[in-house]
Amino acid sequence: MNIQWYPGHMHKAQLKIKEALPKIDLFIELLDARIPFSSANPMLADLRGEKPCLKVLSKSDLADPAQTSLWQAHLERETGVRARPITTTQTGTIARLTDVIHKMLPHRQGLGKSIRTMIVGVPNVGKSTLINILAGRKIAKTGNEPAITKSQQQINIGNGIVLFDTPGVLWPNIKNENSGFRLAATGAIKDTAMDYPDVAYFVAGYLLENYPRALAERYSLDAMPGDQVSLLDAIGRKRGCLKKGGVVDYDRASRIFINDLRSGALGPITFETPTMIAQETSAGKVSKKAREPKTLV
Ligand SMILES: Nc1nc2c(ncn2[C@@H]2O[C@H](COP(=O)(O)OP(=O)(O)O)[C@@H](O)[C@H]2O)c(=O)[nH]1
Ligand SMILES: [Mg+2]
Repeated sequence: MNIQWYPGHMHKAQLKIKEALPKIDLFIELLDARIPFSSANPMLADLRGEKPCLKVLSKSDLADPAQTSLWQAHLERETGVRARPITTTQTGTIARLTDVIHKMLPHRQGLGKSIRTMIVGVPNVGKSTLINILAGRKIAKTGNEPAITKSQQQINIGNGIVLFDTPGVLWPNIKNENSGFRLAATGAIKDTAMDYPDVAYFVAGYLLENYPRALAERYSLDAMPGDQVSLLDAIGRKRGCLKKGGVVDYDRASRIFINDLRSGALGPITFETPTMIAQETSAGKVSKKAREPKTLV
């Protein structure tokens, strides 16, 4: 999977954050709870330096709760980092973020100063949704609407917290070969840039191993298919994706499968675990070197 992020865009995103840095006390980094590694920007740790960071695991309604807890503990091993899952289906998870922010910077409150925060994250991770909920009104556009260009405003969200009204849009962890597939499976990548059967094949292998029950239930499978192609074959037959001569249309079957995954129809699923990432890293599938804007794929 090849994900396109243009050097110019990466450079601009970096500059925007560097420029705002003196006015930021704390970063709120949004990570997709289903792919907390692949949806993380590899350069943010360097950019934020010593500034504390609240890592928010977004869309946790779509992720496996047991894995979300493991990720939370894993992320909090880093100095200056707290992690919390949120979901729009339980707005209390979002309201409680302000308490965590205060606990992370108790001295500012003591000084009577507000805490200045900026939300950063990859496209589609839920930045605009979170800004609007925290602000209590529609400030940022959600979904795929293009952003309106305007100067950065700081808005008071109450409780002594101030938030930049436009988020930092960063690129994901594209150096890991598997991350591209996971980003595509969760809908973080524009459809025009992805090949459905390739992504479906990748995810089918993972689900057969890790979530066989979810597959059996969703597609009423009596016996578990032995491999990826047999699974897509079974999905295609169950959903009537047949070409002339009764041959399965794999492209259509793959689209149905991916759309089911993205909408949560297969139940809550996490696509990567801290252990998997550690293994992939030691197997050399993940580059430890942060990506420079010049070396784009
Ligand atoms: N299931 C689910 N979807 C969410 C949640 N938060 C945001 N979304 C959806 O994710 C999509 C992208 O959200 P948006 O805020 O526009 O992301 P942005 O590109 O980071 O600003 C929208 O369709 C939202 O409705 C959540 O907690 N659960
Ligand atoms: Mg947005």
